[in-house]
Amino acid sequence: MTDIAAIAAQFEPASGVPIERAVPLGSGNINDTYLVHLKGDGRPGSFRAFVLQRINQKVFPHPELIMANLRAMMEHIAAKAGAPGDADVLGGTRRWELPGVVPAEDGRDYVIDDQGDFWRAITFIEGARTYPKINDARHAAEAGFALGTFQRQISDLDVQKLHDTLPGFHIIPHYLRLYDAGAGSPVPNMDTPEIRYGMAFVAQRRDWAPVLQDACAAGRLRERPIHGDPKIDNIMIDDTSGLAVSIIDLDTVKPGLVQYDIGDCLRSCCNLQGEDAQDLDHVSFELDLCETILKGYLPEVKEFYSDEDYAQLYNSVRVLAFEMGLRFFTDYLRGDVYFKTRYPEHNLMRGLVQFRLAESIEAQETQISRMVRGLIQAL
Ligand code: GN1
Ligand code: MG
Repeated sequence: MTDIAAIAAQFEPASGVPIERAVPLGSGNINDTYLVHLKGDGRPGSFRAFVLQRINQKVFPHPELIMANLRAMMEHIAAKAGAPGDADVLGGTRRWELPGVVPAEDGRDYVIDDQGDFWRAITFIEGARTYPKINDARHAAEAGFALGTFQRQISDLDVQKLHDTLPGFHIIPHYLRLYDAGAGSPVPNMDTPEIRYGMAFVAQRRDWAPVLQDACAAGRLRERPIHGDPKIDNIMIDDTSGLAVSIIDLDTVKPGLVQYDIGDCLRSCCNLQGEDAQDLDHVSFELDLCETILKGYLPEVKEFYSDEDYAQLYNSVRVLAFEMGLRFFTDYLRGDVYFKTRYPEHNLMRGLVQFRLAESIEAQETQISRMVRGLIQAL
């Protein structure tokens, strides 16, 4: 078993400061995350706790590029601090901070252990927490604000400065290729109602689903820096003020379409049953929450959003629910090689939840599109 404390001790804040304990943090599907508490108050000016992560190298073959992206992004944001337009957030009228890189004792920004595992540390944001689902309208507006603020902060970072740390991420044709391979050499009993439903679901939508990549190839959308994974559990809310203070889990910051981000945020936040819902009949897309999130989001992004970005909002959320369902369903068919699972049918169930969510989105297309038009006119 890996000695987490021994790894943690190799990072700078733990230099000469005993570690009190290291406890698992969050419920990530890919990497392993721990919160490391230091004894006492740490050294003056230093941390009392930091976040330690083992990056899954089956998913991220070049984890050092994640760190390079993180540094490029942080430098960009720091250089802009205080510039007009950022005064509301970075000027200090409200708390807003992103996790920063915690260096290793040897000055590098990671540690490789004797099994070849890649470990990195980032700062812990104190006095705030994440929630598994949206609690109320205020929380929803803050989730939208957090994503919009983050996208705005990085919108003018030259996308060429970011590495593609995860080729194929959010690219539907890539996921369809994996699906076709998985469906060709599948789990033992394929002839179940659940699998038949999933396969029919994919078959009916596969020609439509690359709609965002098609728009990009046609020059109607363009790649920018994105967060990549702005689901509800990655938005931190201040314990005292109830306001968003951070968007965390920056491993997937890379070139992409802003549509992936807003679509992912909406498909995650507007599904109150969560990704692990057990009762498919109760999975639905909450239109009111969608409106409130967009009210928090759109004012933050309007300075860089194009007409086509607005026009793709409905497609964004429909595609991202489809994509997430396809990825979970495919992982089940391939024998659970990508996402961590807690029970044998976990990925199948997760896939079906997202497919049901996509159906709920489709059933509300007229209402969603009308609501979005109204919000855009009011901006
Ligand atoms: C994975 O590991 P985690 O939970 O932060 C996945 C996301 C999915 C998410 C679904 C690199 O994120 O794309 O949206 O699960 N991350 C990667 O919960 O594939
Ligand atoms: Mg993530």
